[in-house]
Amino acid sequence: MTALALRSRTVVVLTILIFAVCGANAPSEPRRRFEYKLSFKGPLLVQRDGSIPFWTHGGHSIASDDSIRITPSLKSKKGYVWSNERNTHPFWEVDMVFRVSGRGRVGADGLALWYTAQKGVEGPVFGSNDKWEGLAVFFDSFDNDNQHNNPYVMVMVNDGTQSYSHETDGSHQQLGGCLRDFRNKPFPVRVRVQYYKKTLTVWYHSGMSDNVDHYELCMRAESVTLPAEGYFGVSAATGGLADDHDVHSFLTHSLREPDTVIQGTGPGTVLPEEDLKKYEAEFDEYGHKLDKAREEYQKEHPEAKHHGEQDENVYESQDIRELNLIYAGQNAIHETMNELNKKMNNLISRNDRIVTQIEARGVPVQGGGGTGGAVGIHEIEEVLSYQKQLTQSLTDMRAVLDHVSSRIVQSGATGQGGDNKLNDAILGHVTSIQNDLRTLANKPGSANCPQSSCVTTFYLFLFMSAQVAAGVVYVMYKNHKEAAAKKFY
Ligand SMILES: [Ca+2]
Ligand SMILES: [Ca+2]
Repeated sequence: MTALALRSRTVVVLTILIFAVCGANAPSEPRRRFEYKLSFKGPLLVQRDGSIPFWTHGGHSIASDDSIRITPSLKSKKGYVWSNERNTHPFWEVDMVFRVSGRGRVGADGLALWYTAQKGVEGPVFGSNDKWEGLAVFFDSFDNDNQHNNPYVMVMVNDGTQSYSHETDGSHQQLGGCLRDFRNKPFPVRVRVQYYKKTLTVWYHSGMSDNVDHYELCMRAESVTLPAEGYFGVSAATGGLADDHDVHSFLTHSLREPDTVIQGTGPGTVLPEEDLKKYEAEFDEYGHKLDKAREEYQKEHPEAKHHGEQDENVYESQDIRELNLIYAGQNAIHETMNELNKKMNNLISRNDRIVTQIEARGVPVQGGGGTGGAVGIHEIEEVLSYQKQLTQSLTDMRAVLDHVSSRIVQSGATGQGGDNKLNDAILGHVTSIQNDLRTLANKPGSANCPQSSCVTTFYLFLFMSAQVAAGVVYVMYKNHKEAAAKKFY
């Protein structure tokens, strides 16, 4: 095994460790164990010879470092990838992350996720053979029966005798499904298929956000019988119309009932504790070997990382992906700006309240300099409280701005070439607020104030400083935003 081969599996082992840490379940939930030999995930998905550890791909599929392109967006292509090992776990769960993207308003044909008794071979059903035995989850892009109900997520279980009806999009053969448009989403689409105690459940993630918890139920069916042992696979096909069908990851977990240990060696049994420990020790050893091999490889090939980055750039250079990236980036900036806007409004309204309060007290002082100018302790406390809230708001705003700045910097914005007119306008506005406040502070009532009200003047200046700081931060933010906007268009 080459160092690179080991390197490409490091991610799998890391994933095992992550899932081992995060895999604690509530007592009623099934226990989950990551099955690395039934999974793949980027980055470093392929080995140097182009193969995928524990999986075999073929047809027109192309494996890259971070995903498998099951078919490219060219006419009449078929591709597939199948697990080398047979799954022997009675209950399992699969998480697949994928993208179906194409320039056309309509795409074709679609993608299929398989769990079948035998490995599929290239064929007419979304790139794989007909009359399969087991489960298929179809992501059917093209509306063959013209019922205006595609793209559609369709689940079908076949006993090996049925022939899939392309003409009707299998509408009479489905076990269940949901009408979802999975093409051209800003983020990868996700599907989770769980088979547990004869209940088959499919959850769907629309790819409209990168929040991995945004799954919704697509279908659930009980009393479903799937092959006790079988192979996982993914296939896809294009027709007269064509989409890229890319699978980013395929993660399999075996499931078992909590606190149940069944002795035995046949299908449906769970490993005894002793074997589990041995298995885990084997994982650890394997992980250490991989880490060592990776370090050695990086020492020997310092240019390797650079090479990987180049590949990624080439991969991301396609128009649709760039657009998706821009869309995602702008969404994030938009959200942050909304938040910022709310905070600024909040700040301004507080400012107005303080000014109104000061003015209300200033008038009687001007009139006679009598007792009307004195400020009560509770009023001072109130102003102090406002000041504290103001400071908190500014801190929050700074955090938001930092976030925005870092995002913009990440996007490659240089921050040069801000809008000078806008900056001048903002500075002018800040100066005007400062002058107003200074005028208020210098009113005769303030000069003659008793000791207690001078505290208010002190905080007034503090507030003014805060205003200036806010103005400066806002100008910086504007500069970055303008630069980012120029970058995008
Ligand atoms: Ca179809
Ligand atoms: Ca249809």
